[in-house]
Amino acid sequence: MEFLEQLEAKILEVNKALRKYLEEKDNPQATIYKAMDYSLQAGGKRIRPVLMLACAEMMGAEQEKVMPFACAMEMIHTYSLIHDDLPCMDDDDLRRGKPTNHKVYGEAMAVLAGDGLLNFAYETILKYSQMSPNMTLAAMAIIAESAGVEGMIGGQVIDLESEGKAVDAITLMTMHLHKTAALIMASAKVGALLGGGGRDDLNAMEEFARYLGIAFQIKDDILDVSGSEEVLGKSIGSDKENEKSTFVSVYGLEQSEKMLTDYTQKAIEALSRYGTKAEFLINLSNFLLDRDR
Ligand code: GRG
Repeated sequence: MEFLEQLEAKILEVNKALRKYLEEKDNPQATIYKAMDYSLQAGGKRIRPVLMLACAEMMGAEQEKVMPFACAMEMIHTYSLIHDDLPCMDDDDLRRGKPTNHKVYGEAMAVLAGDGLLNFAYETILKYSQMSPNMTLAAMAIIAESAGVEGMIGGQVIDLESEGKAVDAITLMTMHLHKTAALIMASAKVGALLGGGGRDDLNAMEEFARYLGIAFQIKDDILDVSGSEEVLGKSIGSDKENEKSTFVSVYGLEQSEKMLTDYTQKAIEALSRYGTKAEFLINLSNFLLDRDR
């Protein structure tokens, strides 16, 4: 199968599993299920779950056993987007090509939908994991740390406190290692863990995803100045409007393009020990480098 077909097949499986885990309910709190489902099914790229599935597959795991963890990661990512779009954060009207959650369900329900998805992520793992209790706990610990104050939330704090200031290169990197790369690194590491990888594999996958995560953010910053709102499905120019420091504002567009290529190359080099088994991950890295959304 060609890479794009493989990618599409993985995304389809993720979407199918998300539907299975988060069913509509006809109960007094039905609205929260609708609000959670609205953002979850709005059409994200599913990069984090795909990455987890691919890393596990490279280690020899069955996709099905990894699915609850992969979907949990997508739920956590989606919660972060819902909260990030709120008026008290980035105040965005468009996400994944649709009006943001609070524009449809109101601010209070959007806060609850984000909270609901975060909780539901761990509920999904606890309910559907077919892994041993030890393995399940170890994976949950990696996911929880990556999403918490030592990971994504920590990065968001640095981001909030940097608004309106010209940050230095170290702060910019620290912010994105937490805010963006943490979930991407955890996806790869959990994939390796569930796939039965050893300590060396976990370290290699973490290194690969650290470079990939930073490359992903550099591309996100580039697209915010040169992408198309229609294709991206979210507002462009919002970083400038919110007075945010980005790779483009700190390094300029040309240097950012070079850094994007260099970080992608470093990510691919970190896979060298896996030879042809890493083909999908290499293709995924290049696909993310060239993406337009
Ligand atoms: C509010 C707790 C909290 C955290 C917010 C992740 C985040 C931190 C904010 C989202 C905004 C943003 C630009 C984050 C950087 C990471 C990033 C590039 C997210 C977008 O991820 P994609 O491109 O989105 O994978 P889709 O919609 O394709 O899933």
